[in-house]
Amino acid sequence: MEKFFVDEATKEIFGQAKEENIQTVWERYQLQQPQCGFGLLGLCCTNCNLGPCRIDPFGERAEFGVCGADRDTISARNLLRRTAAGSACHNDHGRDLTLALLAFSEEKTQGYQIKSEEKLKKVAREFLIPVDNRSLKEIARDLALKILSEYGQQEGGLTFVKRAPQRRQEIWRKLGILPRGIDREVVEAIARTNMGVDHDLRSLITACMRVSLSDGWGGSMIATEISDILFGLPQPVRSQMNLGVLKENAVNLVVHGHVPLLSDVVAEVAMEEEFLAKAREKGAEGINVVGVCCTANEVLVRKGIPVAGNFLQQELVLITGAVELMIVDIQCIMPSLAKVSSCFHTKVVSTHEKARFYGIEHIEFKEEEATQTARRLMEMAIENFPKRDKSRVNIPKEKMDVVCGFTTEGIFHHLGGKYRSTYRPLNNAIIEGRIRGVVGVVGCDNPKNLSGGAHIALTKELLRHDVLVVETGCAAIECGKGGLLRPEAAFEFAGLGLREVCEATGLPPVLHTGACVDNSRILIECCEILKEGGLGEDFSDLPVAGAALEWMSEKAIAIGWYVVSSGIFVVFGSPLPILGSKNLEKFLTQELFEIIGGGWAFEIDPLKAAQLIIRHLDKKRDALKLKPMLYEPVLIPNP
Ligand code: BF8
Repeated sequence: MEKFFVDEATKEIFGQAKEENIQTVWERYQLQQPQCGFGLLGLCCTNCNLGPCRIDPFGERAEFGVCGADRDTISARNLLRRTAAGSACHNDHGRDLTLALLAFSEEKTQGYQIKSEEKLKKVAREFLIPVDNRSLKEIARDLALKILSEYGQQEGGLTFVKRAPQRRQEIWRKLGILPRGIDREVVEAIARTNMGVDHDLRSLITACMRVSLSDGWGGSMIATEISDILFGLPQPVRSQMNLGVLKENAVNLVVHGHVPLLSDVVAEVAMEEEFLAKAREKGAEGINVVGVCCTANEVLVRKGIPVAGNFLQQELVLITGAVELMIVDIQCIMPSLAKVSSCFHTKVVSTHEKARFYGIEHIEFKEEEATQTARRLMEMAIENFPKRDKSRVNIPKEKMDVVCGFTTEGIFHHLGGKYRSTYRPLNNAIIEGRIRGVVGVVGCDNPKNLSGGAHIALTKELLRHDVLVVETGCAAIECGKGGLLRPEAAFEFAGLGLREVCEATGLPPVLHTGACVDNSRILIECCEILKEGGLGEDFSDLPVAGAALEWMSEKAIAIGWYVVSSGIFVVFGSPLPILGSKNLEKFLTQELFEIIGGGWAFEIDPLKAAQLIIRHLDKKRDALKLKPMLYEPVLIPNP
């Protein structure tokens, strides 16, 4: 199993876990083999009590469920349910942030301020809220209420959809997939998939696209924008990634999950002299706040907080024996953390009303008491430090330097310089053949693939072909650990054209853009490229693509769908669970391109996935009649 670990720190602590008989995700994955073939093919239906039904993939036994649903209906219906669940997660995340903005505006919380006045006013104007001669609280209140109304509305469309190019909006309108209200699309998707409702493959996939757009151009974008308003616009920041960021002589406090409402405040509180003094009293040299998963990305890009690990490393972080407290909120949190932490002095505390765990203490977080809760948790971490068994502490030495925090707005300045903010140099670099195109490498890490290694192999292959890579989520953390988020990576891995651009701008060849909700930033970056001109009129014209080779979560399906629905080619590693329906497979991987301009491919081998992407970028370049690439791909050491 060790051969799958590209990362030495992971390998080391996995080995230690085995010695100590602590079960981790990789062993549980092995114990699940062989995984259910019906599930993998999407041919199992549990939607009603006539079943569970399963369709024989070889067509020898049952071709229909008890109700008469065939393989196309069952697999498309399952896919829609999963897309709706993923969208619901991001949309609810956006709602949490909006409620916090409302609480701030009504003076119900001390924990938050408006950190980006400029963004508040910009977004308020988009929602047609007057901003002149008004207090920030008044503007914030109106904005929060307006956004909340888009959650509940039945008709009328979403404000952020208007950010998309006209031609794209027209396609959405014609296909009837403009989201009407954020909650409505999720509810309707679930209702459609109930027994006896929607059975038509095309109709179900249309609903997939509509619900996903309520995420990408709704909930996720709202989460990103309000996080920027409340916690500040990320700036390029230096930090470090991997288990080695844990400190032997400090109180180690880990924030894990997704919503930055508590983690950001925890990071602030950790700097207070009162707590530093308390930590010293207990024999620690300081307080070390580090992150795991997407909340890590949130506090990384705004505060430079180091990242201890991505999704698959969450158990390993605890197995170092060096963690006093792990605070979890929602999404991607393994329930196994309770058992793993019980082997050490480590406390894990759940904080979100929606996410409770057996064997884990729950201290509920409310926006109104953000600072008090953060302080209470800080006390808890410090109190726990003397209980650490030093003989069991094993912090791997691996930690990698990274530069992160590249936003849509920031890229204007990096490319255009201080006095002429513009995307022109990027467009020119693409037009002139220095940069082949731009690819988003995003999503989870998964033992089914290479436990993160697929992201690194794919990214390196793209870089040497002069592809600028933008990343979010656990893929970004993996590539950070692999050394790809350093500006120097341009000289080590990038093709000559991309290297020239990085050299001129100081940018790394892989731009860390934030958490998974910040995939919305990548959409807006595509909008800016189009606005700058010379590369077509719609996303489907651009030499761009998305990849989530190690996808795991339903949220990744929702992201994949809103990117495809925006007219962009997306490659997943292990296939979506639809291969039991040849009609659905053909629809997603071929016919959709004609309908929506984007579509899916499935390729588990990262180098082959890179080739698919490069061919796609070249096809788009040819259609735009762009100049040939200036340089041949460089050779780099075997990834
Ligand atoms: O939202 S990349 S494992 S942490 S789902 Fe989860 Fe996947 Fe990581 Fe962030 Ni995104």
